Amino acid sequence: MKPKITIYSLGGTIAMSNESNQQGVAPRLTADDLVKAIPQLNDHAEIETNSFLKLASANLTFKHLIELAHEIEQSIARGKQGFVITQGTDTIEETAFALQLICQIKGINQCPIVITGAMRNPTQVSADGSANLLAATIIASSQESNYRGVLVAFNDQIHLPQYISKTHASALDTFSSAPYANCGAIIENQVKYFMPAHLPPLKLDQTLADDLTTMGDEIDIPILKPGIAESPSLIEMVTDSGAVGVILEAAGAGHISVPWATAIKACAEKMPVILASRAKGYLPQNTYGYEGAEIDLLSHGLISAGMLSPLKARVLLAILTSSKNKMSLNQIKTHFKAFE
Ligand code: DAS
Repeated sequence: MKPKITIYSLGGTIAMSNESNQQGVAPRLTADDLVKAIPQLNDHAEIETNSFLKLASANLTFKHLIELAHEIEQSIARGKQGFVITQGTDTIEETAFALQLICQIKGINQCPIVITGAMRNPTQVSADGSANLLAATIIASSQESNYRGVLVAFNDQIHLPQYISKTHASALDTFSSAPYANCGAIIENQVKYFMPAHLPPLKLDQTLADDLTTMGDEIDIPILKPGIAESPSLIEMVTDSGAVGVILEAAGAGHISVPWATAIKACAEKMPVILASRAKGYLPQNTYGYEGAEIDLLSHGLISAGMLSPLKARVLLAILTSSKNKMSLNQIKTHFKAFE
């Protein structure tokens, strides 16, 4: 008996085509169009399709992802055993992590949810969408993928949402989990995992589930990335802007200039400020002791992003601050500690 898999298409390059009177491609293809191009899918699963959205991925919102998670929850109740989501690659590193957190809150991590896309659209020679969609379907059809939460399948590699990032604007091998590791691969149409299931160790209580439904189309958590000699005026603007929180994309091990340090500490008195880095890797907490370095900033109320990139720290903070009964700074800090 082949597993019952639902393929949700959200748009993106994988589903783009051009029209004679228009320059360039845009999302137009349906989930059925994508599936029709790959008869081999039926060797692995009983496929149901759902053309959920037709958007470029920069337009995806938390609200879309929450609605999609609800759809998946309903499909699980109807006996579906695995899910594939096709979307644009530009924001996969954010949407995959957001969907992982949403599914953990809703308690739906038993079935595989595999996200994929394409770097070359269907009008180009050697478009990679069909190979990625076949790989994602094989992964979603394997029992070894159960209880692994959301996975990203690309270029025959399998990535975890908390580690993956898009590293190149156009290369086929754009996705990387460095300096961590991808969790598996597809080899000769077989799934090979290199590590046991590894869900983010979060205790996101179910009460957040109701709050998620109140998340609107937009959130107000800017990422501030200062270059050398940048004026701190931007922080002062954000502090008085009514933002929910701030992600500071600092240099190196979490370092900023003295003027920025003064302004960001004042901001941290009014809202959660997460200290992240524009560099890869874990953020140290007790190495540099000068003004504007991590010991100074963390001792003035900033919260370490740990191993999370600025974009992923923003996703986590958006979900934690969606609760109507405002989470305390300590509660937010506790959730970020899960990623240290
Ligand atoms: N960059 C295109 C893609 O990779 C557009 C998008 O992300 O939607 O799909």
